[in-house]
Amino acid sequence: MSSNSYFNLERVKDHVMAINKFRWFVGTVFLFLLVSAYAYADVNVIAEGTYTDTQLTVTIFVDTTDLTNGDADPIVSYGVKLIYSPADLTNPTVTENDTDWYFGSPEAPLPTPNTAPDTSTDGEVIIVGGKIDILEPTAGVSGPKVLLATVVFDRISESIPEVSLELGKAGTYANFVTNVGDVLDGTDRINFLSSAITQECILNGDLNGDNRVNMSDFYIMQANWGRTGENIADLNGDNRVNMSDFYIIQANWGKTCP
Ligand SMILES: [Ca+2]
Ligand SMILES: [Ca+2]
Repeated sequence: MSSNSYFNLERVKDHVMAINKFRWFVGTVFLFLLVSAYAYADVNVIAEGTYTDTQLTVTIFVDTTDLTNGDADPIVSYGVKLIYSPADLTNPTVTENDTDWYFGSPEAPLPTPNTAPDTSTDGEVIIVGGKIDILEPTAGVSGPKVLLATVVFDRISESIPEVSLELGKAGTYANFVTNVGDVLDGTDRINFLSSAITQECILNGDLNGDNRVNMSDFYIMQANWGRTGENIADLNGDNRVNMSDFYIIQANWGKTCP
């Protein structure tokens, strides 16, 4: 698929740079002075995942708090590729964060058909997006752990799932651009941190949600004993609270989640 079928991020960059020509110039000089003094990363991209027996859910964030130039440059466009093993994971379902990243205005976002997630290649999920608010075109997005997207996979192996991150379309066009026209691709100002994947702890029988199965949960079951219909203590979902549910509590008795 050609890059032209995506939202044209070069146009975003040109747009922002035209508006901010003077600021861009000043910012570049300022940045150059800082670069000579510090080695740093401005933007960290992070993937965090939890898996169950059947699924892996990955949330991808951008974190712009590690800025050392004293000016939290908002991001107006991004592109990230999430890499996975097709032998372990399949059927990625992507939900992008349209609340923070949009074009137009919050009240009337414009259609952005070319920023749809690309899952056409096995082993890759590419998300591309940005924020251009027509009322405030250089505002961009900044802050700690700003959500980019959530990706849910089906697990098809017993291997502990792994994912990694890189640029969405490296080398084709600018994927991370700040509101002052800095293109972060291929520079030390963007840092794809290793992903953190953990097993989701599910405790069937933890009725009060304190991450342990004990007498407190038993008392809740006792109080609901014999009831029919939807019930918190109906652990097997057959619309009655009886011995079948008690056996589930018994099987998990004393277990805890971290
Ligand atoms: Ca409990
Ligand atoms: Ca039941």
